[in-house]
Amino acid sequence: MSHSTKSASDWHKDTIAIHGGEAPQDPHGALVPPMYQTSTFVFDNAAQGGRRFAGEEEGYMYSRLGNPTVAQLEQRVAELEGMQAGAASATGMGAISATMLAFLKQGDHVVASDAIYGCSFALFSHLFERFGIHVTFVDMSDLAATEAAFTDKTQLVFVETPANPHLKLIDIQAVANFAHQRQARLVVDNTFMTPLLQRPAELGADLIVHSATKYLNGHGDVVAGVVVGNQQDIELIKLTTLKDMGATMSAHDAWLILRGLKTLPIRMQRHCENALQVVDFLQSQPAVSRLYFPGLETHPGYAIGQKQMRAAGAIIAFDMRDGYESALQLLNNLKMIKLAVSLGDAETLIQHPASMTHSPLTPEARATAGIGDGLVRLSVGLEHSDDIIADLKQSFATIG
Ligand code: 4LM
Repeated sequence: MSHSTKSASDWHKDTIAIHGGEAPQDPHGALVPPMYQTSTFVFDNAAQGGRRFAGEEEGYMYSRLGNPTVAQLEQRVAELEGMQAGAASATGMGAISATMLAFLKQGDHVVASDAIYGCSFALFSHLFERFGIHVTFVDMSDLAATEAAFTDKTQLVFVETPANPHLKLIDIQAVANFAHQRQARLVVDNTFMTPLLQRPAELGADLIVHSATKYLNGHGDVVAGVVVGNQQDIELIKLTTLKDMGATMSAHDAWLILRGLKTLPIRMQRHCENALQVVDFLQSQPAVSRLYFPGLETHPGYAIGQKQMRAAGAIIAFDMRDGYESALQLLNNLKMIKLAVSLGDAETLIQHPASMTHSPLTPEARATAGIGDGLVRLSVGLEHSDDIIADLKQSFATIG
């Protein structure tokens, strides 16, 4: 299922983003790898087909089981994250569900951060419970509470840092230590940071998941996911949950993400520079009562961020002093900035977590996680920062 690749161990991440997972020279000398837009692969003879299905011979069989374009993407993301192997999926939630369910059975227990993307919360709290998998959601910025949440049935720990939507930071290394003392695996959702800004593998993560819909692709034209880890764990995911539940990635989406990844390093740099300008502006707004951004020294997780993040990223959240109505007014009066969920695109996007991305949480769970009705989330794009700020400014001016 895999193909031979150049070794990328000595390359900088900027180079891996462009060359990682590269196949040997294309027979026609194509610079850009062809897209293997095919559902199935033709065998030389029946015996060969049998050997491939038996795992006795390398080679492709059927695109749900593996595809050369998808394999190249999997390898590139694995190399970027400093992991051995990757498995690509139809969506970020496809990656999270395939990863978690590959290691869980009825009666098992999961420790998860109480601040995570709304659909991850829905998956863990509603669906897992139906299958007898119990999840304890805990404020992982409280390490004592996190340690106390483990039981002798804990198999997996799930961390999202910075957390969606208000960027709570969790000490990955500390949580990895708790998990490993109890032979549990640590899964880190690195969507907000990308491998350029945070390397969970170096901090003890066993598996790293991404919504590739976001920065990895970066152009708002794909929904996709990927998980990376060691060879054995990734094989297990590929051969069980991903193969049999079937949320695999199409060659077309993989091809688009391979293209998007080439500019990930320079995009992240610009996203981060823009975000700093926007944060400066938001700090001066009386209508904003609280700003959540890990680059601010006032952020409760600032010290953790300094330790494990290379930059603060480009997602900003803020509470509107006058709550819900003024938040909606701000969103409705923007002209250039798009009112949409998702993040990590070239376009600056703004949304209202309580009624949109985090609506799957119960009101109680939202209250516990500190997601108020006046909270707004901004994904700072790649436009000129002056134009982003000008649009915000004119919309703030409409609020009485
Ligand atoms: C959003 N997020 O927040 P797919 N992990 C994280 C995420 O933010 C998301 C996913 C996984 C948003 C989507 C509407 C940290 C998604 C799930 O949407 O399944 O690719 O990723 O705006």
